[in-house]
Amino acid sequence: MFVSFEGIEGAGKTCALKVLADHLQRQGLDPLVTREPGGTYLGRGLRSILLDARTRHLSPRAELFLFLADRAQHVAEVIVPALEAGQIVLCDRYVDSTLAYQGHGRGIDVEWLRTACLSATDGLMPDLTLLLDLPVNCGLGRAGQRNREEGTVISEGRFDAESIRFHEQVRQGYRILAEEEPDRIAVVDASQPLDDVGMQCISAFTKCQQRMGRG
Ligand code: T5A
Repeated sequence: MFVSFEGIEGAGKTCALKVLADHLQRQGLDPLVTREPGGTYLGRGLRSILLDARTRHLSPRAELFLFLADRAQHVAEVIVPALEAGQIVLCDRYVDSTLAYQGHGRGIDVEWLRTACLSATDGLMPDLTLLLDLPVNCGLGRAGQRNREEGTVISEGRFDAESIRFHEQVRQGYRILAEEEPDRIAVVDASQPLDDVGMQCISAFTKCQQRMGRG
């Protein structure tokens, strides 16, 4: 199974992913945990360019193609080999990030983006996407505090510094994507305490497993 985690800045994707990974490990499974951008050696280089607040004047299309290059390499080098080996793959961000941020956020045509993403991934889409939804001010507050604590305000802060309007468009974009694909995208109320968010993720995962006949 291929599961992606999506949401605005500070939604709690990384924390929720860890809760699900721990749950699977307790069941004796060995999920592969990975992320975009930055799931490969190439991707880590691209990540440092894409997220650094000092990266200025990056055109929306240049930004897009860097994310797609990261994804193409990630799919070929990490995700497909793990799926072929029978592992569950848990991925922090994937195609829906591009549709929400570069599409709904930056204004690039979403249908054109879908085609570009399918080309980069050779058609690979997640079986389940967990969309962690919460108000923008709540997410940005959490992300800001985490970045200050970890000293990553500059090195990882380029998107956090975007306008509130941009983040609202991204959140709205994600909600549209979830309405369009309710079978794949499960919306999780990420404003709740982490234990509750984790339970919602485990429940959606279990339902998907049962639907796929693997429960
Ligand atoms: N991007 C990415 C694109 O524009 N296009 C693309 O195609 C792709 C792939 C990636 C950036 O790139 C953009 C989107 C992003 O802007 P990133 O740093 O990888 O940036 O983003 P993430 O690592 O996903 O980090 P986020 O900032 O979005 O945070 P998370 O992972 O959603 O949140 P997390 O788990 O780190 O939690 C944040 C803080 O909140 C606390 C945690 O302890 C932490 O301090 N927290 C909670 N607090 C209270 N209640 C809860 N339920 C909590 N859950 C977490």
